[in-house]
Amino acid sequence: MDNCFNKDIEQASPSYLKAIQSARLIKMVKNAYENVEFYKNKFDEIGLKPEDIKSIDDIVNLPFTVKQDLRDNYPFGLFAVPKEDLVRVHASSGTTGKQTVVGYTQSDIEVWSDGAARAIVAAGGTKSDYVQVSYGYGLFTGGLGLHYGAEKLGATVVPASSGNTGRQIQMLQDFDIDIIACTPSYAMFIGESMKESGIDSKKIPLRAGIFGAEAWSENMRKEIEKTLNIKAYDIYGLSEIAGPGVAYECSEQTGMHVCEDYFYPEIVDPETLQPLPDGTYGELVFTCIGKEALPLIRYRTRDIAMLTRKRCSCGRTLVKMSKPYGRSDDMLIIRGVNVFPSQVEHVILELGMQPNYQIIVERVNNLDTMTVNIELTEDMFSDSVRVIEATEKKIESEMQSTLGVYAKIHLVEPKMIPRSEGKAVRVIDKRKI
Ligand code: DLL
Repeated sequence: MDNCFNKDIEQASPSYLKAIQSARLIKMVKNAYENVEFYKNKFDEIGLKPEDIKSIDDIVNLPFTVKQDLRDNYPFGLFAVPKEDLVRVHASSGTTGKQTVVGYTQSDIEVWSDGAARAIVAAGGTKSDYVQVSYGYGLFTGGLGLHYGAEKLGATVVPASSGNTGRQIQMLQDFDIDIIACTPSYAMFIGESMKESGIDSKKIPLRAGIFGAEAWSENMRKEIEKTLNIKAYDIYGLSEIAGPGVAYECSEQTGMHVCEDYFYPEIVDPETLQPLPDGTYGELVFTCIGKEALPLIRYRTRDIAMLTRKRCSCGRTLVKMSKPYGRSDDMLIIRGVNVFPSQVEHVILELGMQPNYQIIVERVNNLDTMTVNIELTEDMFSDSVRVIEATEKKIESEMQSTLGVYAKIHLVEPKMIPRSEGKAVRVIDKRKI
């Protein structure tokens, strides 16, 4: 049996958990109705009163929320607390380049940190450990999420952030790091770089990694475990709900326990929106029953996963979600950064070019790379090679600032991009994960 950070909850009986969930749902629905105009209107439209929600079973009667609702109410319109009660704001990019803004009260930060601390303990972490946080810090929730989780546990944080791989490796060696947290692709890259530098992973104390923010396969897990000589654990989360730590893997490594006392999960059919039974793949939906600032109700993640309540050998009773195997929309995740083809299109059109483009995503040396092939317009075609190269650089810089991730731009001759009579094939994803 594993250790738990919050044993009372993580090993709670189903009836105890249900009582907590019911009480929290009732409270949050009241909060949302009274303090968020958007929800008041939605409830009124369908004739639902907060008092109609009497237990967690009534959640199926509540309306859904989607990402567009956050955009429509940009930046703070869905918040249930006055602006001055927020202690933190994070954001993630969206289709039009407009960010999705999320906010946290002090209590929300505690909730989120509790989830992240549970994840670290489930990965075998203790307060004596050194945790190198190599997720990006900033508006992205990865860095600060794991940072606060590790501090809450009482472990020692090394806030490395991402990048500068040589220094990351130096710290792993010199600081005797026990646990590293980063995207799985970055973990692979660190492993490869260590190998190239002739560093034997068996000679450093590192014993576990907490990897998430993007999809990764069991094969990738095996590869990482072998290269870095560690145990590799999955962690799931999304900014709208909290950040990393919404769900996390334990020693069994067969799916992630969901912090269902804070984030109530459901699986629905993405077409009909009808709830699906455990063991069936469908769209993952969360209700934030433990948060104050952004009490999202039945938020559609677009991630496709399934839930299982089978007994887990780690002793935790919290429901488990499978690795999300895909998304019901077209979002690409490049090195942990969300990229929408429509953002790429937006930049191309802004620069006065035609939307004849194709995005090629590959995994080179275990890192995601993105190339955007864009057709030259006929009048640009006569430009000199120097002018064309300068244009590519200009678009690259524009893309980088809009997408938050580097994309190689390749200007191709007119009519080189295949046309389609049906849906255009905008993305060629060659990653085998
Ligand atoms: O990626 C939060 C996070 C940071 C999770 C660090 C884990 C570790 P967003 O940038 O809002 O938040 O992206 C959320 O990333 O809807 C999934 O599609 C994807 N995702 C997150 N974790 C996993 C995972 C963070 N373990 C979106 N496996 C989510 C597969 C994941 N996909």
